[in-house]
Amino acid sequence: MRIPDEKLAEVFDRGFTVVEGFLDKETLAAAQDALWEIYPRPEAYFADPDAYPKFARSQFAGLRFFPYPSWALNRVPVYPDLIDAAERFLQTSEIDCYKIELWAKYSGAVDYDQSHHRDYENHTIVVPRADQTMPQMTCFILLSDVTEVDGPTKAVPLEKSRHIPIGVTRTEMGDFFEDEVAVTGPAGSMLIYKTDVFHRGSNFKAPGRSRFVMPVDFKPRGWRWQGKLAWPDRALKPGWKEAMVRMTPRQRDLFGWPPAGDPYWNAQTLSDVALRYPGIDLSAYGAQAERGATPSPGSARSGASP
Ligand SMILES: O=C(O)CCC(=O)C(=O)O
Repeated sequence: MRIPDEKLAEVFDRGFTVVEGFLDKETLAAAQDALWEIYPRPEAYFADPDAYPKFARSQFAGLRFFPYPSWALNRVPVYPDLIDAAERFLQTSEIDCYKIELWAKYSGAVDYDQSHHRDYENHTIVVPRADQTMPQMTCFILLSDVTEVDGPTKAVPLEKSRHIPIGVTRTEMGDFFEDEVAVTGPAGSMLIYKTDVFHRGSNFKAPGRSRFVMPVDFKPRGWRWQGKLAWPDRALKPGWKEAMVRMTPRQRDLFGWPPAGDPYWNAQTLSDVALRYPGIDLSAYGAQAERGATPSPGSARSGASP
């Protein structure tokens, strides 16, 4: 669904918003099915938790970075309504998708309680601006129903924390417990928040529960001190090639793919990118090359680094 302007305004005013029914049913169902290529189904996990010791190693053991084996998951972070929301929130179409994860949690695997923190600590090497200029847009897409007992994210409205300098990133466990709001909702809902918002992961309050979310983050292009993942480092992972082949030019652009009209494209790069990505439709990038664009200096170098 198209995210209403009021919801995006709420992210600026309150620091976060929850959009119910964001993903359409078909996209959600396909993504949920594809989760089981990566994670144990809850029935399998709870039948024998000791068979999955890795989930007990830390709160973060269930995190998996993009890409995923299945297009049904890889298409979620480039969902057109998400791109539209990021463009409107960041007030530019020049945006990067700078991090995509999946996160599975199973109750009892580990204690998932956290103290409140601001996420910018590992999303920028400096700090967000208090005037909210060029913020980052961070999201959690819920792929399972999240109720009060399912370890919901707990977020603190900005009005309760504005007095704390932005340079402070963490609070003592228990601070803000009175003010926090549990991010609950049916599968397909989405939390959007800013990186200066205090929030925390919380523990399950019932046995046999699980939570599956996809965190996806966007930033305006050009603020190089922001970011998290370098996409070329993920390009050898299963699912990457298929994802790039199936994406539209707009979707690829979010990962830093050279846009149509860029001087990068010439007959050589079109031919060799097609070799690297069998089946890809590069016609959108061809026009410039046919006009005889000159490659930028760096593109003449050969040899790949590991
Ligand atoms: O999992 C969650 O609900 C939030 C986790 C979190 O805020 C974090 O690890 O930074």
